Amino acid sequence: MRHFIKFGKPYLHTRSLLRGNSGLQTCTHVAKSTGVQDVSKSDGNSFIGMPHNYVTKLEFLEPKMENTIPVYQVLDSDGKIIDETQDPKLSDEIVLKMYKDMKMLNIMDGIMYSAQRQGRISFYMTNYGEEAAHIGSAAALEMKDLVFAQYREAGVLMWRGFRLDQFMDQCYANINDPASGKQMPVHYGSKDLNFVTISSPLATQMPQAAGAAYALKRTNPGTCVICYFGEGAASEGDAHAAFNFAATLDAPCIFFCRNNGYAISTPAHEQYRGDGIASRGSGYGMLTIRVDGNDTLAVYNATRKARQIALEESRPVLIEAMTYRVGDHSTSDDSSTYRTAGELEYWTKTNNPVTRFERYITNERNCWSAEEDEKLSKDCSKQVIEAFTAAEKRLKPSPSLVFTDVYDELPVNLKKQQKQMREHVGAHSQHYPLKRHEPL
Ligand SMILES: Cc1ncc(C[n+]2csc(CCOP(=O)(O)OP(=O)(O)O)c2C)c(N)n1
Ligand SMILES: [Mg+2]
Repeated sequence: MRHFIKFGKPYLHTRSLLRGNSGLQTCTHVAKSTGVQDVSKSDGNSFIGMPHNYVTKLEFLEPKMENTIPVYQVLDSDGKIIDETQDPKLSDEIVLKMYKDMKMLNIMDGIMYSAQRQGRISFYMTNYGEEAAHIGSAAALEMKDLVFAQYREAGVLMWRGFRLDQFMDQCYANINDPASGKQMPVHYGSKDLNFVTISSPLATQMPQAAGAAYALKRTNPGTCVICYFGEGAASEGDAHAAFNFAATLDAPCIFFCRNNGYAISTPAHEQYRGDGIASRGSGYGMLTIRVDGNDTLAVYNATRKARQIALEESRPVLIEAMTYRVGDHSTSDDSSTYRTAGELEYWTKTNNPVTRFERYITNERNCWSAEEDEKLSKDCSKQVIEAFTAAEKRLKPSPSLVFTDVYDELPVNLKKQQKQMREHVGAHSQHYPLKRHEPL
């Protein structure tokens, strides 16, 4: 583990790669890397503008797995700052909001998970174990920055001010759900909070994020995009398209990979052969950092710096946050069939991002206490249960709305289907729970 904020600079000298360099030249990043044209001019070897060096030794490049990309840390497991120069010097108000949001996220997850188990909502995904990755990164951004998320980033939305009733209304698909029940639970979105609605097919958000960052560069300088994705989603072809478009178009996009060790039941070591997701950054010519994703302050520093680089130099940055998915993949999964209780215990008890941050605010900053913590847990539960009860009582949207909001104007074929649905449901109303819905 390393605790200096260093971004891996794309290494453009092929000879050095052949000498066994991991492909990343680590540097305390200050300015944009040397442009390809300059490199080619300096040594006189170029291939259509790209640096190009000839050698006479037959040697294949072997990925050096013993020399992996380091993991940036600020806090140790007791919540102490390891190197004082890395202290982001956040106010008490900010660190307390960070902690309270993590706690609220945990409590909301617990209650919503149980609600699904009781058959009150159809589906849920918990965020346990990844609280630092969500809150640390969200706190480092500006509200005007645009968020493209995967589905396990509820903490980012919570930090931005998405209210409990909004979370619950979406999960219950009631009349207050902006998508009128057309999305699965946890597929949140908020225009007001610059959080683009989540899509189920993996990596959908990635090329969209690259394109949006390019558009913002042209129309809204000073605003960047953050794109969250899992290490599993990084295996999708769309991830490649996104990285390459963002890099070649110099788009201010922060690619934030939550490497939580699993893509449903597939562990990370079966998902790729190289040095994780960070090692790919160099191949696309992106500045890259690997960070301890369970260390809130390390994630904060890395994202803050990435934002600065993305905007000042107009280029994408890749962050790989090493964390752990403590919960099942979703309520449709049972992770006890593919991982051990011991593994889970380590990540819940020994390397828990919330406990670590609690130690930081309690022991290091003295701005929090065990009594306040107990009271906070009770307050959070009360608030979640109130929002949950209210959301459950609200009516569901009219079934007719299943046809709306895709096209600006309802096309003829959908109008016809809507009419048929009304006639059918009207004729067989005894088979449908119409009392729970707004009128047809
Ligand atoms: C294109 C596509 N393929 C497969 C799936 C099914 N699926 C949903 S989540 C998931 C795993 C994703 O893992 P990761 O990106 O690491 O995210 P995590 O769940 O760990 O947060 C898969 C395979 C999907 N939703 N979309
Ligand atoms: Mg994953």
